[in-house]
Amino acid sequence: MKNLIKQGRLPWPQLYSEEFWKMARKLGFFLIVAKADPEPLKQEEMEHFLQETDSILGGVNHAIEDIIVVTRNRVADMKNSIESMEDKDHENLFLNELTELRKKNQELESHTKQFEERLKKQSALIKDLKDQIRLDPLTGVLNRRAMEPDLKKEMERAKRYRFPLSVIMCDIDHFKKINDTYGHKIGDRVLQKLAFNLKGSIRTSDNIYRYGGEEFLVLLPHTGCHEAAELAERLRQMVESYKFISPKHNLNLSVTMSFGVTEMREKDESPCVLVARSDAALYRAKLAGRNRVETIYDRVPA
Ligand code: GH3
Ligand code: MG
Ligand code: MG
Repeated sequence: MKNLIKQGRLPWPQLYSEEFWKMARKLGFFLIVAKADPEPLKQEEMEHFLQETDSILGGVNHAIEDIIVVTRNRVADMKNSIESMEDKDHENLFLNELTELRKKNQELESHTKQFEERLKKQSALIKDLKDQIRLDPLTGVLNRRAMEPDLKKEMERAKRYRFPLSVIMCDIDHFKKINDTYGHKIGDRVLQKLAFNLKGSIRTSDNIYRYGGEEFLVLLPHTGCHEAAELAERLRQMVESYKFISPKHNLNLSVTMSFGVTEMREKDESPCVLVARSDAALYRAKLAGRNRVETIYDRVPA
């Protein structure tokens, strides 16, 4: 935080801003406080920082675990030595020192434990932040930033283990009209509910990402395009039959969606190629009249 204040950059997420200003005033960075409009920390930088912190914490955790093992062994050794001295009924010359040493060791062990607990809590907090960065704030589903690495990883797995993988690109039909007729706020609510419904209609092993404004991508590992097209058709029917009702806003509306489905090919080298093909299939669905599923595939149906 101190480094960010020195650079005059707001932390991310914004919930840390309050602490930023408080600390800036306390530390006497009045020029920064007077500027009052510092450039916020970029999300990419934050992500990079979190990754670095995560690996550092991982290293520290290992070091602490090693220290704990060493400390435990020392304490055990010490106990054995004291017991053997007592057994042999020596003059107990060093007994006081040994007892003191044992006490110190116990204190050290307890401090190490507390430290480890704190590290665990901080690691959990960082993991939480990393998860948040992957989410779209409006709809709560994964965002495009999360899609790119996930898709790359799943495509690599599918190639290596030779299982099929499909994607569905879907887009709300004439969504602009919803905004124009009912306002942007209602448009947002429709998007939220729709994303929720779509997410609830796929398996937990599948993922849905908000690709753009009113466009979503469903990633389906272990799924061939015929199965994917069947799922897209079920999603299409679900969307079509769902009624957005709000008596408060005198609202009773429904929307439709168009779907483009495709399956990964042997020669698909990057997620971009696959996504572009699902987009092309979606475009066909739009051209063919919307509220429908179009598939682009190579494999002959079984
Ligand atoms: P089409 O059937 O061809 O897809 O028509 P469309 O009107 O859905 O497509 P178009 O690309 O013309 O307009 C997309 C609209 O989606 C316009 C934009 O304002 C709206 N939109 C995009 N993101 C959001 C959002 O987060 N909230 C709201 N309320 N509207 C959004
Ligand atoms: Mg649209
Ligand atoms: Mg669109």
